[in-house]
Amino acid sequence: MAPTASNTTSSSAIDPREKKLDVPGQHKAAIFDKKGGPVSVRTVPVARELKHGEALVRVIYSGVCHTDLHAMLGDWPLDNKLPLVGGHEGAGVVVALGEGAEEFVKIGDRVGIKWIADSCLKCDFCRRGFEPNCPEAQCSGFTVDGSFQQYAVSYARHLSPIPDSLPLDQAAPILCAGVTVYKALKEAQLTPGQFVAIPGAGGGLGHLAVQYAVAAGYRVIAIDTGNDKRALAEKLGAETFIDFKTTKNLVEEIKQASGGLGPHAAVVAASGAAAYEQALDYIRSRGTLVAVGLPGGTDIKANVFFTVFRSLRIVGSYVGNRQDAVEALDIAARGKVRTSFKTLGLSELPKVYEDMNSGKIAGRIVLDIDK
Ligand code: 8ID
Ligand code: ZN
Repeated sequence: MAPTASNTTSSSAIDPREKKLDVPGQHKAAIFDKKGGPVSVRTVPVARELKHGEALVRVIYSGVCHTDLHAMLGDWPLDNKLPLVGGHEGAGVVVALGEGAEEFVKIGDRVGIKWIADSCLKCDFCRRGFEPNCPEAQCSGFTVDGSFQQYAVSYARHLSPIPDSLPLDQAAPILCAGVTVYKALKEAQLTPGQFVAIPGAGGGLGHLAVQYAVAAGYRVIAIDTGNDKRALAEKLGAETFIDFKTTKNLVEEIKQASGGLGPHAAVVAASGAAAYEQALDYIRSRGTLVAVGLPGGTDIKANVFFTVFRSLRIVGSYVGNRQDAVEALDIAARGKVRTSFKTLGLSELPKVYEDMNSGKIAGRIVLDIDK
């Protein structure tokens, strides 16, 4: 597949399909039955019964996150539902409500299905705004079926309202990639003018991280590989791009690009283990490593002496809460951040996974769920 070009084709924010609120008996869903796949698109019945607090969402677009690929390959130390409909960057409209759901959304609302499908909202974590860490949390496209289907059942209280001015295709990748990097940059605790390194800068999360960082006034050192990802990161405002495959000395180049001392933080948005290897060497003393990318079976090797002596911080950052989603979408709706994406049909998901696995996708692929 040709690398993703920046997509600026959404002419109107409202898709005509958003106005069709009828629910058919059958619909299309991309399903895999066992670890490792394959995934296939099938025609299956639409859920008829909605339980308390559930809403039926007519999904029009969904981004494809590398997490969906990890889930299908089964390379994480967690079990998911099987058979599974993946997808957790869904954008669409509410078409039916279970009892109690009307407290949170109404029919016709434009909403997003994010990774955290539900959390209890009552525990210590939820009360403090750490909804992803709730022991009861459900995950879209992992513990419950997700957004790679035309009609998805989700939990009304965790659906994200999508601003009217933001087209659904633009909005979809914000629901995981955008929220995640927006929150990760908060965890980096930077101030305007400071340097942040972003390994994985040309990918789905990374290209949005570059933009949220630039919007916050940080100076971005983008790390990824290939001319398309270089062009994308530079266009989005990265001050420096370092190709991790061709550089002779990554640590030295990054230090030089940040005044000799190294960046104040690294937000690691790469899906491969190698991106973690040198991050603790190139961040400056008192710097923060924010772990975001989730390569399976990977350890961060931190030398105790230098962690203390250089006063380094290592922080894990896991998606974001409902408020982070509202804020990340608002920034996108105001045009400060734009998803760079290519639209393909749901039926092309197997090929998207292939291309994602071989690192060919710059920015995001957004699926038109009807195609
Ligand atoms: O909550 C979370 N922490 C969270 C949320 C969503 C996604 C974590 N993730 C995880 C995914 O599961 C995945 O492991 O973040 C990772 C990145 O997801 P993505 O952005 O959806 O993947 P992508 O579009 O394939 O981009 C990955 C980029 O990493 C680059 C690749 O070239 C690609 O552009 N990359 C790799 I692989 N190794 C690199 C390295 N050593 C690297 N870039 C720099 N240095
Ligand atoms: Zn994701």
